[in-house]
Amino acid sequence: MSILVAVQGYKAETFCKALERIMPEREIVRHGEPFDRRAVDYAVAWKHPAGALAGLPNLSAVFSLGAGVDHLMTDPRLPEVPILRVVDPDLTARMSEYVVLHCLKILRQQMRYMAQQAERRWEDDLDQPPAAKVRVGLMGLGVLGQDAAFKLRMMGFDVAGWSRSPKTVEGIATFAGPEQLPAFLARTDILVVLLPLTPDTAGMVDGAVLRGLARDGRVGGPHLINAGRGGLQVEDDILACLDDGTLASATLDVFQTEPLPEDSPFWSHPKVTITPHNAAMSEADAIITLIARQIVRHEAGEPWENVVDPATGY
Ligand code: NDP
Ligand code: OXD
Repeated sequence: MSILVAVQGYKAETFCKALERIMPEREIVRHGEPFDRRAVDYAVAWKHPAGALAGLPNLSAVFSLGAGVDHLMTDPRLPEVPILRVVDPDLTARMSEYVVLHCLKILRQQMRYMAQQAERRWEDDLDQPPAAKVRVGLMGLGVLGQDAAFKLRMMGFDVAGWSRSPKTVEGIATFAGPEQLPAFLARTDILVVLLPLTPDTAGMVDGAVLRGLARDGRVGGPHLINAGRGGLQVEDDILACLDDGTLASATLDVFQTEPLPEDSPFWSHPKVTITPHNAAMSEADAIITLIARQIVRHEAGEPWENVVDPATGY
């Protein structure tokens, strides 16, 4: 009975230590080292090398170390067992902090004031609209989108959300499906992307979407915040839209290539805020505690929670 850790480039040893501490009764084995493949009943994965989870005859489930599972779903040799993702109040709260922080940054024009400070300039003639006059649109109204919507509402923003299937969420306007996307975009000053990366959503945040955003808002043009996945965005289109004034700013936590290459034009673009894919970093202990709880429940005969639908890929 062992747990295989197949993790690349993401604090692999920290997660192994947390597994050993929280589940001392289980043997923890690491991809890349010799281990008995027949003894593995669970795998914990993040950006594993394709095929690393194949050939495990007694595998019961694969746990993603994140909320997103795109890193798993692209593996052509992914075993046909339940894939379980992270749904954790700590992670959710951190993502909402990120979204609220950057929406407030836009509302209160913090980038302008930082530029003024650098030039020792005292100017207070900027329009300061109330939050209620600023329309935030969340692309993705799942666990993270709905929590962010609730917290943005608490700050007073005028919030809407867009999802694949129709939803009713108290206090926010909801839109669903490709047919309602134009109406959703047309009432959005700040577009917040919290979609999963799937074959349907790849490249969705392109020039056409950005040009569809509202042009009559009070925050100097439309703004983009992407904390979903880099594969959702067409980066050349974002740069073109920043340069021709279609977009007033972009706040990006995720990129097509991570780490962001040193020569990327995003680094020095005056309208861009970059964070290193850490909008919502949960502590290893919190994630491993969730995994341990799932295993105990499963072994007591209860159903898995937060199971990914292989048909939709999220
Ligand atoms: P959920 O699965 O709970 O929600 C996904 C949402 O996206 C749902 O509302 C879903 O619609 C919607 N959606 C999916 N496909 C489409 C589509 N084709 N068209 C329209 N809407 C669509 O995911 P979470 O909220 O938990 O997480 C979202 C993503 O955030 C993760 O997949 C991950 O990529 C990213 N993430 C990023 C982090 C970071 O640090 N930057 C940290 C954690 C997550 P419906 O409701 O109809 O199913
Ligand atoms: C996640 C992430 O998916 O951190 O949880 O990106």
